[in-house]
Amino acid sequence: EAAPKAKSLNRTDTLLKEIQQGRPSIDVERARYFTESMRETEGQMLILRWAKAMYHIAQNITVYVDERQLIVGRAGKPGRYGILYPELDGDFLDEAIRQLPSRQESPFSIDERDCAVIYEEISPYWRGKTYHEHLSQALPEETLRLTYDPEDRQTSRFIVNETSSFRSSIQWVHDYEKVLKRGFKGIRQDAEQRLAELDPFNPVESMEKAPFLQAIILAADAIVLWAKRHAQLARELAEKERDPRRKSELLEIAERCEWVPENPARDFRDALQAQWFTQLFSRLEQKTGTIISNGRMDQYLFPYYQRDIEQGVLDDEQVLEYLSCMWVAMAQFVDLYISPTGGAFNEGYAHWEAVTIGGQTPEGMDATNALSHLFLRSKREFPLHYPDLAARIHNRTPTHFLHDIAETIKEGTGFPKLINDEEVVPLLLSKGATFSEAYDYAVSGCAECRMPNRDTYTSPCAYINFPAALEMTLYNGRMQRHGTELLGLETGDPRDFSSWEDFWQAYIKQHNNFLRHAFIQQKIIIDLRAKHFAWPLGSALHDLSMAACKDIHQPVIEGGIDLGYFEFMGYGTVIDSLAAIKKLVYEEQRITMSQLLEALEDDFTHHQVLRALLASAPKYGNNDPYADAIGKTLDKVCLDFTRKYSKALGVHLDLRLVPFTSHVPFGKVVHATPNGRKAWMPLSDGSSASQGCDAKGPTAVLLSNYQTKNYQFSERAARLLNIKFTPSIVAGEEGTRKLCDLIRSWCDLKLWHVQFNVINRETLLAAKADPERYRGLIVRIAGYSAYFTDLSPDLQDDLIARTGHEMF
Ligand code: 8X3
Repeated sequence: EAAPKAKSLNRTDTLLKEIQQGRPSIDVERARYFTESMRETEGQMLILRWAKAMYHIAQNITVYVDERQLIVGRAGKPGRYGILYPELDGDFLDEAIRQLPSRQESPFSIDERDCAVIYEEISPYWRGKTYHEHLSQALPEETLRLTYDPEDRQTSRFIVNETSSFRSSIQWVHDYEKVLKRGFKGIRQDAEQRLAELDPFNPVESMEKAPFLQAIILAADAIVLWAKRHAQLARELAEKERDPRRKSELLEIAERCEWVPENPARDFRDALQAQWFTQLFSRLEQKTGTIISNGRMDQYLFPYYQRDIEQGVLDDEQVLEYLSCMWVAMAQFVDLYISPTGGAFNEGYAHWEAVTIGGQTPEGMDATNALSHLFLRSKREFPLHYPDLAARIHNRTPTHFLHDIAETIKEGTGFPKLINDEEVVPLLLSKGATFSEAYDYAVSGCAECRMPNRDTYTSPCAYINFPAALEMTLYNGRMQRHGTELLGLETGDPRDFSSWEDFWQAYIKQHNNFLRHAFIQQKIIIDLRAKHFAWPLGSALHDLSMAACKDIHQPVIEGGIDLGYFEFMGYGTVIDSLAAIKKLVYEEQRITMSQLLEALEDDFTHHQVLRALLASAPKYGNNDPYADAIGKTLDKVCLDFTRKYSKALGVHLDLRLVPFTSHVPFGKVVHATPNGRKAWMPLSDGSSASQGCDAKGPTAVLLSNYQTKNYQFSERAARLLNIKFTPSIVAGEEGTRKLCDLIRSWCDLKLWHVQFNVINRETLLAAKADPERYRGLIVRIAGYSAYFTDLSPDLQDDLIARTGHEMF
């Protein structure tokens, strides 16, 4: 029997329509006020300049109280909007403004007057000052060639791709509980007390700690001022409001915004409002990778929920209504990428403000509660692809929770994604966390984890196109796309190799050369980051930053665990290609290297028989020991490298397989590959099998994933795994039970992440052909879900090409 729909649908349906129909617009106010202030404060300490800029924004930016909304706060115009961070990548601005309205991936509209503000006020100030310009200038020639077109230093080559210039830190989770319990008044008082205790004769305390603490005080004042401006606006609107019901709602909004986030939250709704203000103000302050996440909402909100329920002032229907209001506010803020590379990474207006549910308490007990179930219900009933919902699973996850999760997954929107405590917790421990910190991690971004008061390192990292390394092995350090330009190492003509071992050694040289340049990039990024970014609010909420009086962007925060990563792009593509070469060229000698190269150069056009032979070689994703052994060795090559060299960087740079949508643009630079993939087609995504190559069902997919991991290494991080089902295979109670069993197996195998698309190929084809009819179709992509019709045709095809499992 269908559960009753939440009454929030009535309230938020208008807002929802705006999200589904309208193209997002760019709002320039944040960039304008930020720039105005930065112009005035040149020469001062960066964190203080940033806090002053935030105060200036808080004073001047337009505030909104949307019609019908109960949870208020937006950082831009009505409808979906994106904001600009010119300090990061402002050198792309002029060109982007011309291109964004017609860009294929995630287009944005922009107002004429706002264009003028950009051209006349914002861009000129940042010319020569942006992080991206300084980074591209600092890259050594050899590294630059793998990163950007050296001619313009802007066009990504998608080979060893840096991502730090379209997000100043990786995804992040704040300690929201601190705001709810203490309010910014409490946080400000701490800073004031610390400031009063500093020794003025100590130069470090005077010159570093004092400005840091002044910045914290200013940031706290800024967010409170901004919240109070909402209160004032709500009161003004209430005065004019004729509908008595809305009038009283507006007065209540005013009263709450007057109280939080300055003071501790008094009840559930205060807690939501304080959280959203904190999150949104952070978004104004900083462009984190794929946005600030929501943290463990079912945990930190639970005391407020429980108390309100016990006192009879709240019921579940009201909770669902408040949550819907918050989701709409969240979804309207779109993570805008102005560089073409950023846009290609995050198709479908993607952002990942993961809401974590389930998992374990800091004491290691199961943490599931009534709110965990309510979040699932909200996801089932409210038809929106934000926020990203993530459930933590462990080996004692209660059956009732797992059942509820499986039922939600079966709705077909791809939620929740699952993260495995049995893999994550031991890894966090091995990296230096305490048990309580590790048990209390929050999911963040696509598939990552944060310990809000413990990990500190935040620079985004390199995405490495290893199928390009394979191509360079085939063409002696060159790529078809770049003609005779030498990009990699000259490892020789493979036609002269006499054995598989020769080929493998040549590949490994190209592979390690890519890693070398990724680590060089990272060294430069770490050094540059602290000179370009500061984050007073983020630092105010972090215990270690506050203890050290250091901005969170500084390379070293005492006591922190600095979690970074590098990304293996095209894992399945490389495994399958190497397996085909090993088996067909060297072991069985069914084709010669010359024949293979001829077919590849011809993109298989006149070599369909050979292509079919290549397709018959062992493939990753089928529990095939031949392919999986190659995958495991590749994994280990990366882990050995980082074990040896990440220490020199003073950080953890762990191996990750989480591409968002970038396997599409990365594929566009790689010519035909020996797994039978045609030129310029997408690479395999994350740790999933190559498109359509997993023929033995989802259990075989899980087993291949398991067999290719090196569990003895702590240098590993998230592996993203997409599995697609046809709806009939998971239908009914029997289907739910099978899905639960599969999740338990995934948990036992200690795999990091899994997410499911439950959809028919026919539905996707129909939606591609007739987008208007399928405007509301939500699909899971790579760590997140989006409207199918918001995606580029290439990405739509990629989703269609993934195997839809029809068996378990
Ligand atoms: C993926 C985003 O910031 O970790 O979740 O690269 S980031």
